[in-house]
Amino acid sequence: MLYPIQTDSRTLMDLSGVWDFQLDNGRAFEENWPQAPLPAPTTMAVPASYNDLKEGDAHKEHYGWAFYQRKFSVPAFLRGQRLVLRMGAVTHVGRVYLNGQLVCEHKGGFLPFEAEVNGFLKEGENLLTIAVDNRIDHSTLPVGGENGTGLMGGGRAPGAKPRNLPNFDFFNYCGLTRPVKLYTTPKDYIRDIALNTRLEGPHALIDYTVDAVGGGEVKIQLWDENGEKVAENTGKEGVLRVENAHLWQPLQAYLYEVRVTFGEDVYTLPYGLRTVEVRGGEFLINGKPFYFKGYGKHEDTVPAGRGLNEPMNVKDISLMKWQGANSFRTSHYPYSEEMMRLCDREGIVVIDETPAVGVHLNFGGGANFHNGKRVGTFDPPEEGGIRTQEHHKDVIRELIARDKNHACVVMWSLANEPDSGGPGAYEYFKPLFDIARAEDPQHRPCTIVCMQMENYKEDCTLRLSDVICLNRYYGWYISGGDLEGARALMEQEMAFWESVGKPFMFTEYGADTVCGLHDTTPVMFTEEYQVEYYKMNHAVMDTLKNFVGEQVWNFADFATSQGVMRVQGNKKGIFTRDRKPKLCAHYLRRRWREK
Ligand code: BDP
Repeated sequence: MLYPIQTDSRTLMDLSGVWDFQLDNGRAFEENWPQAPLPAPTTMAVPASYNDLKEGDAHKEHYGWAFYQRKFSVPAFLRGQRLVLRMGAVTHVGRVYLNGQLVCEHKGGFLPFEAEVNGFLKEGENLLTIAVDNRIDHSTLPVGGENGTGLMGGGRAPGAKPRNLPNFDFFNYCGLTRPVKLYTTPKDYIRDIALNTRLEGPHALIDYTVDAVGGGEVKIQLWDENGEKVAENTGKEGVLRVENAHLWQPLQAYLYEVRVTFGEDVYTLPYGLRTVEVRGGEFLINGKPFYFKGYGKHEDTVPAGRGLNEPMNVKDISLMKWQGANSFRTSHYPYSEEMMRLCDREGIVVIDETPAVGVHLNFGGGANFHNGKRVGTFDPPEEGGIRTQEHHKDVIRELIARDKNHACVVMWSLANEPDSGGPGAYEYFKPLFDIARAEDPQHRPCTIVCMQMENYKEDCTLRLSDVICLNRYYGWYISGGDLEGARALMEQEMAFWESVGKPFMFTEYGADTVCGLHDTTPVMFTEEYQVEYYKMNHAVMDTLKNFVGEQVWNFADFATSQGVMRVQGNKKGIFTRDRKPKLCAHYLRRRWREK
């Protein structure tokens, strides 16, 4: 899927701004809200999560549908073109209406979707309504409690309103979180481009496929950063040969421009040349061992929630570079296309994750009972098991369709902390790995990010993942406050992973730290403890041979649901939510600039 841009043949209109907005009163569809101006609208910024933009629980904890609306006109001179409406992200289900007619519906809150709208438009003003459903349950990704209740099916007192109960540790921000755009193409157009680079000594070969609709000849050219044309070809499939290629390297980005023409249509794509490979216990970028230094993150800022925040994206990468970090994981959902394009430009290496978080019904003691019977995560849905597998396949396909050409993306993470050691996990995940491997033209490594559990030797990641990605909390959830004891336990487990022979890394490790809490003896929650915690973890990591990276949890403090474990959110950030460094930020800076 191509990112919408303006070119010699395409126009782009951004519909961002302040829209009309109204929460469902329970009868919105019966009363046909999409047909006419909303009955009692307030204002709402787009893109943004709506939760924190109005005061009070009604918006913050809304459960169900909300309606966004605005009008727009299409200049007469564009009506002969193909007009496409494109939603960057609607969290979690979106229904799009134009002039009262349903145009399209999409499930999955973190990936774009689009529809051709010529047949829905009229002269003058058009009424665009987007209905957004934020409910999560056992069929959605991320996963939530069923029917607005807890996972055990109890949880709600008679008469109490249903609420979203995330089976994950971040606030369920929702709404039109990324831009809504209208773009044009000629009637015969370029639908997609897929690229893969191979290296031959100092030269590069780019295998390309262009998916074009209608009649015409495909021409493809490659331009370097000096504006010189360095390769060209014709036809829908072929190879571009680049002599003495300038490679895209971590923290040293170099982007060529791929320029495709098809009949009247023109599309340009920034493209970095690099290879990725797992060999033995190593992770190789351009044939050289790569060590991940960086973070698990969130798209989480005040007050936009999960809404696209480009200044903060630029700032976050600046902070990472200040520290000598080179990478992050898009925990726990695909990030905006704007962020991915930025990482291509900045040379930041990305582990690209699906929104599959919470695929684990037995987290926290396995107290889930369905009709009196204990339920396994992957039990048949009729017996209470998870119902996400088909949707999970869709999000993998859509994620790869969107991000396949990004140089920054070096690995697909198919899920975060699923029940990967539980019965049925292999059968659930094997087809997902097969899809990811078949869909990706660059054949990147695939992984699932695994949680700390006692039976880690039964984790299906052992058989399926190319790189073992571990979330481990030795010194926090395990032996918190006893770093010596934690170290012994960590060493014991790491000896096992070292013996497996595959590359392995930490994709999470961290300690809640309340900014401003200090002590001479480092105790939990102080800034000093966070530093000692990381020093202990690093002392163990630095002895390991097949260990390929450290991604700290989390880059910054972030919002979560309320609960006794969270003090106005998760405080494991190395930076505060407004990006001020805790003590540990300086320690990591020293370590990463040297390592
Ligand atoms: C891990 C989760 C992450 C949490 C983190 C924590 O992957 O989403 O925020 O723990 O507890 O289990 O801070």
